[in-house]
Amino acid sequence: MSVKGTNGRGKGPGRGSSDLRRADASAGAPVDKPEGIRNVALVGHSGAGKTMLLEALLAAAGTIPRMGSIVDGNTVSDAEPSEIHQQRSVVLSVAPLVYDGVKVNLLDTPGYGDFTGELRAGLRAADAALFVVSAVDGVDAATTALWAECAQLDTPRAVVITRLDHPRANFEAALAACQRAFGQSVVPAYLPVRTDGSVTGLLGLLSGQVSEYDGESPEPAVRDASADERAAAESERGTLIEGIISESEDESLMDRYLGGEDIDADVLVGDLEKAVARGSFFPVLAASAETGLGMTELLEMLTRAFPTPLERAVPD
Ligand SMILES: Nc1nc2c(ncn2[C@@H]2O[C@H](COP(=O)(O)OP(=O)(O)OP(=O)(O)O)[C@@H](O)[C@H]2O)c(=O)[nH]1
Ligand SMILES: [Mg+2]
Repeated sequence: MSVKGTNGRGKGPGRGSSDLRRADASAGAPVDKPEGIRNVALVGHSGAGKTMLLEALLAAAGTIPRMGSIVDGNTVSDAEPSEIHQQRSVVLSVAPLVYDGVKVNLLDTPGYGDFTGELRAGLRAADAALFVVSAVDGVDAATTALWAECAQLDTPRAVVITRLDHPRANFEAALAACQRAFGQSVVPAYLPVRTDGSVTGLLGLLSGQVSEYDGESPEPAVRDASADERAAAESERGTLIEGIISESEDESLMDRYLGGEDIDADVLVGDLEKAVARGSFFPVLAASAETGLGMTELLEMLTRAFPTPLERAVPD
């Protein structure tokens, strides 16, 4: 395993205003205490975009000044000579970042089948898994099997559909592939917003706000969704809310919802985060490492919804 010397010194941008606002008291805890740490393994098939996603997250959090690339062989994670030569990950790498006062240790695992020992080591060391799925390629059998393995252990999980800038990217097809492979509890928390056919923003299904990314600034500009955008997302929003409510510890919530009550977005966000940390609900996010789209939403999810090492169940 290689541990990268980024030291998590980046301060990161301030809080965005996307859907996953802080609901748990541990966010903002000192980074030298377990409460202020998240250990997250990036998993998924070779070429899905894990190493570039890590690079984009480090850049968005301000840990590195700019992104390297696989072709140039200068990414933080793929720094071994064999990785630069093969243009893919070979060993497990750990790179820390700090966002909103929380230290996230990201474990970049190799997707290629020859290196499953490194993948296993990454999953053992992590408290949660982020499944990275390419919007161009979908889900392979090995990733489906890995999801089932994590399900047996109740590992907290989320999915990010990445490479959305690619000309052949198809978010809807990739999402459908994820739901076939991982089950119907895999539900989008954000939907892509397109300008002239290209994905330029994300619509937060709980907040009803759109984060627009310009490809330059790591911080999105946030605006209210238009009436058309809201109408187009209505069915996904209903599915998300019903999924969160059915996992909520507050049993009165479902009756209130079915009775027509408009449940407060903050309550839903809090319940979503708790269900993710318990390993019973799996949000889907959307991203492009190339343009930086979705990095704020991902950083918020990693720091606010994923569990601290203290919440990890002790194996029997
Ligand atoms: N256009 C575009 N290309 C991307 C993006 N993310 C990754 N790529 C490209 O896809 C290829 C594979 O990306 P990696 O990040 O190395 O994939 P990986 O999941 O780490 O692959 P392994 O290390 O083999 O498991 C590289 O050529 C990347 O430049 C993206 O968001 N947009
Ligand atoms: Mg890699």
